[in-house]
Amino acid sequence: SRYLANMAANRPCHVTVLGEEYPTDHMTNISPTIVSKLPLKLHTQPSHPLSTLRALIESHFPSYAHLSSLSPLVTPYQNFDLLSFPADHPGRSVTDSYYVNKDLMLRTHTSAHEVEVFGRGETKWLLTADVYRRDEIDGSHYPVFHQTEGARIVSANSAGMKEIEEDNERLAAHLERSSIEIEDVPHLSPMNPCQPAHDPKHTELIAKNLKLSLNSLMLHLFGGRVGATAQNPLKVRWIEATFPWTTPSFEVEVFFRGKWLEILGCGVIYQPTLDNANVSDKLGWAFGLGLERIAMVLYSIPDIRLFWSQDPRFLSQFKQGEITTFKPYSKYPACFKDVSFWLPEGQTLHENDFCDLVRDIAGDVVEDVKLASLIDDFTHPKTNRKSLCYRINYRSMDSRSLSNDEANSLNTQVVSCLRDRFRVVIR
Ligand code: FA5
Ligand code: MG
Repeated sequence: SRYLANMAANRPCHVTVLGEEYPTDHMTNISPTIVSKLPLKLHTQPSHPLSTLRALIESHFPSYAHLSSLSPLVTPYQNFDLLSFPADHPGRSVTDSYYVNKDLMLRTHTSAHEVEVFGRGETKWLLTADVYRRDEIDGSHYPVFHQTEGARIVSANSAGMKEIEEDNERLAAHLERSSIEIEDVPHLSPMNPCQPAHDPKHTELIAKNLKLSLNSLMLHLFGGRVGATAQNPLKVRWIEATFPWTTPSFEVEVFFRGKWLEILGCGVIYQPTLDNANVSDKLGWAFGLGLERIAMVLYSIPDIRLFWSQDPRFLSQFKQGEITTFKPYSKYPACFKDVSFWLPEGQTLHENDFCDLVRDIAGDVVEDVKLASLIDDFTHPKTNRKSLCYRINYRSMDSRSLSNDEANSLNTQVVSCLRDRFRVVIR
């Protein structure tokens, strides 16, 4: 029946991912472009900005285990269920995540490995990896990006709490001597409560250790570079948040070059997560931060596609261990093409499906895809067919300019693929 379903949906029966063949099914939506990114591991390529940033973060946590080679293929159980995501969480849908098939997906965050790493007995660790999310296309969104997960757990007894208290004193003393201005929130609040299994006093100590550890990391990453002084300190802002596997939970923003930048999510680990890893006798914190957003501001890299560039004019600018300002080379002219079409009656087309189709054909030559809904997006009053218009911006970021003929040829392929795959009628 899977075979017949694949035939009916015009879907190959197998897909090859990282050299292994996997059966496909109704959930399969991993695209050739995505498959091609899996072996690249930019965060381990010497002298790549993401690799330097990973090493810079690791150097701030010298006593932690540093992991960076776990496979991006995980089960939905690991990515969601073990972390207490509800069954109807939108992140599980095929419009938001990439599936090899219903039992195997690409991790959407590094938290997918928390239970596995705690289960191996690690108590202080960092894990850097590529993560995958279906999203729109523009200068700050790319379907692959990188995260560093960090976590620390201690024994839930007086010895564990003493270890945390001593560390808190050390970190607080260090931060007191530094030029940092912190906008804090209470460790606990009615919206951000203590867990039933925890003593609030312990939770306060753990939350404080989390905040001190991350404020100190922010100083390490940004402090020197903003030239923070007593008059002009580095500004860090804590905000209450929610994640299914932490409470209390927080997000951290840093004020950098005139803007608040969301850096990370974190919190006190929900005890059932630690139970799943067979370390019920411990408690602690975890955080997950996005590397591209930080690297873009530290290196002044203007477009997220550049991280994937093979152009020597990009790669040769960087040295492992050094943060330098990116010198932009000439930006080639943009080439805008509109694609307008009717959808078959009653059919919808998710923007992420449209974007993956364009990405598969045009690769990194596509800079931006916008639903030009104001120009043309209406439902035909008589037939009830829906019309959409997308505006695609093609622009080469690499060694040479894109001719109008080349853009036309790419756009023609987009149109014919759109017809085949979604049975649309071009207007
Ligand atoms: C998470 O992914 C959680 N796993 C973080 C976490 C870990 C919480 C451990 C609690 C405990 P979020 O989706 O907000 O949360 O992503 C975390 C960070 O990744 C963001 O702060 C941001 O820096 C980065 N990020 C998220 N989405 C994107 C994107 N589309 N492009 C680039 N960076 C992104
Ligand atoms: Mg977030």
